Amino acid sequence: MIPTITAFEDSPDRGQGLARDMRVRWALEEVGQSYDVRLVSFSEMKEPAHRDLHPFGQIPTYEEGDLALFESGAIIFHVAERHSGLLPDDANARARAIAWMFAALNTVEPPIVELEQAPYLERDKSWYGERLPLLEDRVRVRLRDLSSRLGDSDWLDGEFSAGDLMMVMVLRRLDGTDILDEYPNLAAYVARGEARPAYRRAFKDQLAVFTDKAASRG
Ligand code: GTB
Repeated sequence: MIPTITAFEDSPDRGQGLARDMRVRWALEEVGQSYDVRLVSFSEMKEPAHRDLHPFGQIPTYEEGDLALFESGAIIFHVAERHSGLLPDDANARARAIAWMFAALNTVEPPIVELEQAPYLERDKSWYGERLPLLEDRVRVRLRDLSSRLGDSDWLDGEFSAGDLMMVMVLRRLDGTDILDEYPNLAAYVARGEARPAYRRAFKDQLAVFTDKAASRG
């Protein structure tokens, strides 16, 4: 059965692949599962029909038969459980890969999102200039530890896994800052993820949503 995911009808990042449908697309491409995409507007996301799928009125969602899921982490975990290619067969290695998924979402992403949001939520505050370096340093604390754990390995724990997929997508949210370049092995790690054929297919497809829309506007 071909699953359907949701994505922004109007890409706020102009097709840079920073919205969270990109990580779901990448996971589906990695396992060779084709999928349909339903594009939703900001207002449609807040309507009851979409809230039935996603209680917080967001994207991405995932529908497959009578299963409806929200939360990119849960969706990717589901995809990884049902297909080979994103989680190791060995039980302990599998548990560690899942731990990296959680680490990406729970430990690394929150300070990155806080830093990302500060310019548009807090720029007009008198304390913005003082808070920004603090937010950057909180990100650096996580990157320093992650960099030290990754060392000169290609991936976080052996073969590429859903943990790497999630971590690469989280680190990509630092695009537009210079912080990642302070950790050359992490910058190279993200580049390795982006070079994967599955990533490139997913990126191209989400970019097409933006370019098609831009072309239709003329
Ligand atoms: N925890 C949820 C998950 O992992 O699925 C978070 C889902 C989420 O934040 N969805 C966002 C959304 O629907 C899109 S991805 N927002 C609309 C709303 O809340 O009303 C976040 C995002 C949006 C835009 C950019 N960008 O333009 O760069 C980057 C990331």
